[in-house]
Amino acid sequence: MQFSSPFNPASPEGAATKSLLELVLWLGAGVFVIVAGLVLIAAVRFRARPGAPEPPPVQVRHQWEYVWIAAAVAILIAIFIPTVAMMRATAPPGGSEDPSPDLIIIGHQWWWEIRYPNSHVVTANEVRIPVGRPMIARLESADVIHDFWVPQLARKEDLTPGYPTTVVLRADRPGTYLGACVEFCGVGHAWMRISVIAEFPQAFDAWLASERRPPPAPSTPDAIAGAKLYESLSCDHCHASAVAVGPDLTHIATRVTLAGGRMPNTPENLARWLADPQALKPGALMPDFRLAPDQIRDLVAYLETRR
Ligand code: HEC
Ligand SMILES: [Cu+2]
Repeated sequence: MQFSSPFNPASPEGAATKSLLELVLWLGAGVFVIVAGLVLIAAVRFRARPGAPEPPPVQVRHQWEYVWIAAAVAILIAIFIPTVAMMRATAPPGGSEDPSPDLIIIGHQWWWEIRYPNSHVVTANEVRIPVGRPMIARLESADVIHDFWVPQLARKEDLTPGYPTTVVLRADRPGTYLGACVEFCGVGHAWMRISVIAEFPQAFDAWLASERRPPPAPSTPDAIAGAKLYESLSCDHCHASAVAVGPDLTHIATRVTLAGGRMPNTPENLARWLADPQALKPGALMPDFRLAPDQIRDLVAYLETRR
């Protein structure tokens, strides 16, 4: 996976956060150079020399204190005003409680539930959006505080249980934009990645339409056996979208990654996951079913039909 740099924005919202980030970095660099420089000068110029007498006490000159205070206030103002401007530039048009968002993104320990309420599509960990269209996304948490950050596209936002907020998600060019949960939320936090996949509107519409259709019925013997096993092991007690203890698996085969970006979605990795989820993602809230190899083979065959 490639690095997703906040210095390479791909939307107006990303560009606004980039300018503010650069301003704060430059101001911070300036303060650092002045302070570290003065410390160095003082340490070298006034160092103890052999045979030198005790230095005389230093008289504080109060005029200088006014200068320090004025400089600190000036820096704060220089950050505060652009911060307010950036918050306005990236604010969702319908305010922070838009009643009809295009997307609902819900943080779970340790994966992201993604809903398209207008088309009743539910998926996980990968948000697909059409290029150029601002998507209003409501952010919620199912358990603890998480934080949504996709540096190239949108401002960073906490997901606080009980307090939904809204961000604008938009990408001006197609691509995959990586992000992550950036608020420590427990053992699985490091593998709570999210990616935004921006596609041309036609491809996006085709994807949305195919997600709305039920997957084809399994036809090979392995897949049919896998479907029975899926039923009898009650996987949907956690995975059905109405429960959402785990990610919706209706179209699992169309996803690029598994388990919050932990690994690419391949049949081999699906098998590894089913064999021992905890080994791949310590703390993951999916039980180890202690499945036999042929059961795993059948379940993988079945999950691969779900596209
Ligand atoms: C007790 C609840 C629970 C049960 C029962 C359960 N799972 Fe899961 N499953 C989870 C959770 C939670 C995750 C997300 C783990 C993570 O990424 O942190 C998950 C993740 C997965 C994933 C990866 C999905 C993705 O999009 O990343 C697959 C595949 C999966 N489970 C298959 C199954 C199968 C097959 C069964 C039945 C044999 C099953 N699960 C039973 C809770 C459950
Ligand atoms: Cu987190």
